[in-house]
Amino acid sequence: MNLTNCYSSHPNHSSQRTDRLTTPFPIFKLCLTLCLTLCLAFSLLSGCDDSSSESSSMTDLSNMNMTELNGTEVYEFSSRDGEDSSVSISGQIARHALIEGLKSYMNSLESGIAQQGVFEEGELTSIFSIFFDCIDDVCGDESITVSSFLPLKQANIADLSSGKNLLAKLAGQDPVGQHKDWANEFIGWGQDTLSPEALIRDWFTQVEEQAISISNGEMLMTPKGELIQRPDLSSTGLDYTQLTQKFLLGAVAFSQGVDDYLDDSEDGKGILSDHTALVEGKSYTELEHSWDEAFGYFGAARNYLAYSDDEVAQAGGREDFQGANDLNNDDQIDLLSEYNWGHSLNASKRDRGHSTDLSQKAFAAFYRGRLLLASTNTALSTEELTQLKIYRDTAVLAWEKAISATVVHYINACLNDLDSGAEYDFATYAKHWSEMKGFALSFQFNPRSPLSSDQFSQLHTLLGTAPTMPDHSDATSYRMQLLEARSLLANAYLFEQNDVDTW
Ligand SMILES: [Ca+2]
Ligand SMILES: [Ca+2]
Ligand SMILES: [Ca+2]
Repeated sequence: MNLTNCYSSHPNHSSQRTDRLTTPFPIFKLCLTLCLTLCLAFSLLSGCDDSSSESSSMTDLSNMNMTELNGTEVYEFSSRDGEDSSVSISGQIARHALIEGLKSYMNSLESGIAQQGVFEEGELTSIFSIFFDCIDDVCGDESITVSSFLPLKQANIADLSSGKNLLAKLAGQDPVGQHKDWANEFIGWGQDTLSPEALIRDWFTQVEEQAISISNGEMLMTPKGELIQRPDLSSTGLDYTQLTQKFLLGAVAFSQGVDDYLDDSEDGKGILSDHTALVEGKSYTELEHSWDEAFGYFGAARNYLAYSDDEVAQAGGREDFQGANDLNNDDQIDLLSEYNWGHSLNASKRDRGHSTDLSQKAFAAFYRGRLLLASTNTALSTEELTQLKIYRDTAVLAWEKAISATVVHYINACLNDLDSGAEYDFATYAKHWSEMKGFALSFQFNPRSPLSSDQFSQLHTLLGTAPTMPDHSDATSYRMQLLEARSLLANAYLFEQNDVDTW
């Protein structure tokens, strides 16, 4: 039984597929050589990666490094042992694709149920499980559900990576190294203590129960008395598809990036991983790979700096830079290197028309950190590790600020919905609210979050666990709560008022 194949769309380019290049982007090696030469020259002149301590403040150093980049930098680095690329992020991109696949499937449920119905307990949750648990690699045959202006190099999940799933990388699943015990310390979803896994599975169950009810002709109603045909839309205004997708971007991608791969809380893990030798049979050191895995979860294309914000957001600019770019000119888009996923896309969306440049800040810090690793041939010195931590802090802060700006964006959308009064559109408001809430749950996963625990808790008290409807008697006070939540974020992340008002 595979309802997925009935319900989801199939942008299938398998007939066009070719084997993966074994030595991709030879031009990058030229670039790397050039960049390393320039860096070496620069370091001799100014001590960019040496021990001098004249500018130890994060702001000064990150600003200095920003000015060195010219937009042509590509996140591609050869192995210290030879010519092969040492950047491998297939597992991270596979999880981005699984999150997108799950979202597409949940989105398609309304039409699927109209055609076939869902009548048995376990029928839907077992399909969600294909993406979420992917036991025995059953997700490998699932189609890639994103698309681009050129054919994609990969047609299904197995073309990206094998043996990957979402659950194993969800907050609370790593045996060591997570900065909280997520079974007991996860907050933001009401009084009951749920783990992130339990919360996701609860949402899956809610959707299934509603799907069975709809199939049996028992539909719920919105507060306005409209019948709800969608199994992923609750009568209280929860859009489970949006909640699930946005929460997974936080609880898998952001959590793994910032609490695991870029953290320094455990000897031998994250940025304290081994850098003395290549991992056996691989072209990278553990430290290089850890850094790259975090970059993969940020989701940017390798030549992200070459895009304008409009181009990443597919809202203008050059025709061949629209969310993706055929960097190696093989007339197809390689999802592992030529496509902007999730967080990197949202960073550019927020930058568009605003004072921030979170997209460049994040990428530049990832790039500079990786360049440092590529230019060292043994364990990092104390000074090098200090420098790497500065790049780490810069990347993580820009990444989190992009998420926070996105929460502000959806708070503003909810404020507009509330202002519509009785004319509001229920599904639209539910979608905006659920995107806001799903992303807002992310901040707790960063051990370096600018939000204190108290502020995080306060934020979620203000947002609540369901939207207050615009024609409800509490709408005015809920509107005040959203404004207070927005101010809390603006103050914690040092956003400019004009950005906050217009995101
Ligand atoms: Ca950690
Ligand atoms: Ca290509
Ligand atoms: Ca930007």
